[in-house]
Amino acid sequence: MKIGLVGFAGSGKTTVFNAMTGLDIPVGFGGKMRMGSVRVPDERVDKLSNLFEPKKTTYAEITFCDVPGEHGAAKQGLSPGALQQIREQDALGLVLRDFVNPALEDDPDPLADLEAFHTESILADLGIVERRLERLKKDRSDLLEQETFEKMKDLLEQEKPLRSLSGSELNRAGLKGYGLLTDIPVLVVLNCEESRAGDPLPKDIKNRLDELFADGISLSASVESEIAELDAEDQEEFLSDLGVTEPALSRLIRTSYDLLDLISFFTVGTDEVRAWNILKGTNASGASGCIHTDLERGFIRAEITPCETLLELGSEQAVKEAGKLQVVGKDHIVEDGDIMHVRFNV
Ligand SMILES: Nc1nc2c(ncn2[C@@H]2O[C@H](COP(=O)(O)OP(=O)(O)OP(=O)(O)O)[C@@H](O)[C@H]2O)c(=O)[nH]1
Ligand SMILES: [Mg+2]
Repeated sequence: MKIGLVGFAGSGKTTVFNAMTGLDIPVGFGGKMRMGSVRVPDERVDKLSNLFEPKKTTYAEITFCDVPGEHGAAKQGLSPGALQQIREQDALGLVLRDFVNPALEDDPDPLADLEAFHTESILADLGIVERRLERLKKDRSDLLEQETFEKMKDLLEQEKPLRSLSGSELNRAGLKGYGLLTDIPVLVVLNCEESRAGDPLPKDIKNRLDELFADGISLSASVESEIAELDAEDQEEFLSDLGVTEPALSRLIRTSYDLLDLISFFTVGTDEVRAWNILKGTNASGASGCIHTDLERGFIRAEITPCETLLELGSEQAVKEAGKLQVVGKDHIVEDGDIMHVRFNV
């Protein structure tokens, strides 16, 4: 599962990527695509770690890709190469420039950039859908698939993204291989001038994002990279001076996590407190498999406690005594925030 930081040249993708990953990729040059894993901040893990005082605390991680913009190409075009890299992502963080970049001639116009990205994605998808439709009509083989593609074509011709169709309106099984851009979930990252670092997303952008079934946050990549370099104590002071409680990057990471449809469950003990990520709707045996394949193979049952319950009652013993420990079989769906112990036998 990976999230691509995408957008036009010089919008601040690499600056955001560096601040998140702690890497130090040169900015301002384009360059090649990079990947880095990022820790998903989670207060619940902090609290569980305080409770168990384990030797090790491990947060969930997600992967971000820094997808370079096109340099020297026609103004703000996405090259076929860039489109291909974007298609491979499971979700997109679309970075829009809202600061004066001395290396670029134009003044920032994030709304126009959003529109340009949207239009290019629509056109790219329309190309794919029309080609496929031609083939399907010629073969007259799969009428159901033809219907699906007709529906997509209609929508794209109205310049609406495919992600606006719900699961019941669009059968997505079998569409994965087509690399349809407007079906990928999008989170816009409005990269503002430092002086507007704490401002909310402007109304016009927010409204347009609603129409596009996309989410959005605003931040200043340069402020965020300064914050990322401070130690915890200085960070707190810096943030309270700005009047905010957490770095915008943390919000960006968590929102991206939601966008991927991921949830966290926890394993706890004096050795390690750890968060694991699974897709929403994963059952107990599937979740145990992400800890270790042996656990899935030899799964007998799982003991589950919502972490709020454990934090409220103060110990696993107290949870048991209160009769709040759930013992579940392998088909039980794991919820976000569940603490799980797996009983297994191999
Ligand atoms: N003032 C200001 N400058 C920024 C901000 N974010 C990035 N920059 C500058 O803008 C330039 C481009 O930033 P990058 O992070 O390299 O942009 P990019 O989107 O990765 O660009 P490409 O990879 O070339 O597409 C660099 O000189 C950054 O220092 C910001 O929030 N404020
Ligand atoms: Mg870059």
